[in-house]
Amino acid sequence: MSFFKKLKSAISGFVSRDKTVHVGDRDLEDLLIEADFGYTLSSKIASEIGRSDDVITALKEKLESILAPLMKELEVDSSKKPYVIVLSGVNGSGKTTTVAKLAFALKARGYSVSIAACDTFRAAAVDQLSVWATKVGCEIFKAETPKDPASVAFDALRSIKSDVLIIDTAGRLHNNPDLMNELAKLYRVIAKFDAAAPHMNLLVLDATTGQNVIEQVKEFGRIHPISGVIISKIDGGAKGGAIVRVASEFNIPVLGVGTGEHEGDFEAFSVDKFLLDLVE
Ligand SMILES: Nc1nc2c(ncn2[C@@H]2O[C@H](COP(=O)(O)OP(=O)(O)OP(=O)(O)O)[C@@H](O)[C@H]2O)c(=O)[nH]1
Ligand SMILES: [Mg+2]
Repeated sequence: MSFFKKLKSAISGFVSRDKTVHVGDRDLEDLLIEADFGYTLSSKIASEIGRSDDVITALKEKLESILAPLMKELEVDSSKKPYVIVLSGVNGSGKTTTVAKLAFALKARGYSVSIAACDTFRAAAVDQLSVWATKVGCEIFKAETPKDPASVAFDALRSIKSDVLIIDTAGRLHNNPDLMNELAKLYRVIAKFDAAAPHMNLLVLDATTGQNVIEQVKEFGRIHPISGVIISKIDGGAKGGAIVRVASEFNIPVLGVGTGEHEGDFEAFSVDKFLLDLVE
């Protein structure tokens, strides 16, 4: 059962004999905390709408008002060539798969796309990206001998002819200073080619992660300003509350959602779709 269906059925459990839903603000707060909205946002929403007669509709409207301003289409500025996109995030969040999804989507829009294998920690990571490059049909830049990520990006930027360069990076814990410094170096090298690059700096968040995404946004954003987040694995048992919390705490657009493991499983973020379970 999806996250919102669970939340809705929990709220519906409070239907009284006169058929109105009297959840009460304390109970609603608990339900929202359980759904990963975090304490502050949960108590704020609960105090605002907990006593409404129709809590489900009120909650839907509230969430719409938080999320709607952050819906944004991913767009490439053709005046920047190459248009450089960097994907970062913690281990396993879905970066490499998202690189492939973006390459696939942008190719379909007529752009020529190259990808750079700047996850140089594991040979398997380069192999994984190479398989995607073949599948999606785009050029890949990778080091023949072990190199640091910044050198791979440097070589790619020096020789690229495509409209768009998408850079895959290694998964790293946001509280590991060495790995975060390595990421900072990557951004510095990219900026040597074009001070405005990367033109899009995307943080990939795993929708099933929960509260930790807040720390991830803060710490990755400290290394380089985040242009937008991609929410991966929204098809799984997503903890929707954490996404709402990211939206309410940071003014960062959601530039897409991952809906599966294939290259075509990528969509623009739709608030209506996200909230569908809550109203159906
Ligand atoms: N269901 C589902 N699975 C996804 C999605 N995105 C990625 N995955 C899966 O999540 C796993 C990790 O994806 P990767 O793209 O390798 O993640 P990563 O962030 O590159 O991982 P590291 O490089 O190891 O940090 C793989 O099994 C993917 O198939 C998604 O939107 N939905
Ligand atoms: Mg990867």
